[in-house]
Amino acid sequence: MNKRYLEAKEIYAKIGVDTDKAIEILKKIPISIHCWQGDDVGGFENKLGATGGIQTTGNYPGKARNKDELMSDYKFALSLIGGTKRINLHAIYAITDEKVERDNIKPEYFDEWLKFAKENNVKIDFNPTFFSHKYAEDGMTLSHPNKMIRDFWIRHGKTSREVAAYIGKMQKSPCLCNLWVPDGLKDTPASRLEPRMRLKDSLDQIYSVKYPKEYIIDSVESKVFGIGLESYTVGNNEFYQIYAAKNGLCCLLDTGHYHPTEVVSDKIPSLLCFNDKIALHVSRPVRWDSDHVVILDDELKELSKEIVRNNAIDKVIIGLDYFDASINRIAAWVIGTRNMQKALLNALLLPNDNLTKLQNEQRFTELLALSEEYKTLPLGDVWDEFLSQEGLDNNWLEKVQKYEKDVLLKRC
Ligand code: RNT
Ligand code: ZN
Repeated sequence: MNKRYLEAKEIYAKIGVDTDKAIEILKKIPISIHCWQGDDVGGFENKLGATGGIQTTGNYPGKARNKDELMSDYKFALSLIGGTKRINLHAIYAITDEKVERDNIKPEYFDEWLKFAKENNVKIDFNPTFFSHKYAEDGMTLSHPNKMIRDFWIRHGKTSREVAAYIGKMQKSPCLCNLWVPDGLKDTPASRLEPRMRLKDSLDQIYSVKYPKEYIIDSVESKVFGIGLESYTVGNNEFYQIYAAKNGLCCLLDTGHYHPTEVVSDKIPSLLCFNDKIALHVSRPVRWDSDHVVILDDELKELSKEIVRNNAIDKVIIGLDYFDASINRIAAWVIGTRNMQKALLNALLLPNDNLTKLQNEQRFTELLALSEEYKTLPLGDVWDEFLSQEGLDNNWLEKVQKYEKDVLLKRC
């Protein structure tokens, strides 16, 4: 075993932390890696580009243009990431030769993904796609004043849940089916209530169909604003938290979907008081919901601590949601996912019970002093050991650069 790891193990043992155990736990924490980083949220339908108030910026060469390229890139990214991985899909990644409308997607359009997932030893999560579509151009879907459009999207919600339940059944692991709609208004509304009442009614219809919980976990994702939809968001935090609580659904918290000084780390323990499951979209907002690649910053560490120290590893479903088109997209996957895992490892390597004891005994000087000391413990050596046990190391970038040269740049 690596000498540096053995030394780190001793250092952590002195503060009552078992590094071997931390590595074992980390290996089993599933991270759902979003397929849409690979093609700038493009999908296989028509290449309209993402609408609905979200935006990918940058024009780095080598974007995946079809399912073969996306699968190949994704597979390569997976090979550079350790631990337990899941793949997060959107309805626009359906695989079919015919032109199919969103309200008519069928479970079998995801059979190829199921095969891909099985071959790569990952499970699948799913999202209906309520954007990048002619019926979403004006920023309203499930809350649209026009019943014809609303009904179209209700059918899309229903058919997507059918797909997710099918995937969950086939893969023998519940598929998270996360619903996010862009609905909002650019300028000050004349009625804030009516669109919300319509959204509520649409959701009631979508969730009226029941599936076994072994197949599907339904979540709803709130937001604060979108580009071009700055003044009002129909599905805001209060709306969905209450909707989820009353209807037995799971809330999905996206770290980019709150006001800049609000943090998701603080919301997790509030929800844990009442909910059995919470889902996350881990992202990085820079001044707005910009979906930058996740880095190992203080908030990511704090968020991970809330998962680990509250024994909530089985309760918090971790998914990533960012899309950066200004850098190598495979590197973006690797950097973001590895950072999520590093933050979890950091939390697993803290003597959390002792720190809580200090808080409860109101020994705040010691709490602050020790918390700061722990920040410079040799996390990196334990991280390297995790990688090595997973057959990996830190020299992944040159492999990505070679793939870029051999594969990505030939796409231009
Ligand atoms: C948008 C939401 C949503 C999307 C993905 C593509 O602000 O975060 O989750 O990013 O579904
Ligand atoms: Zn999200």
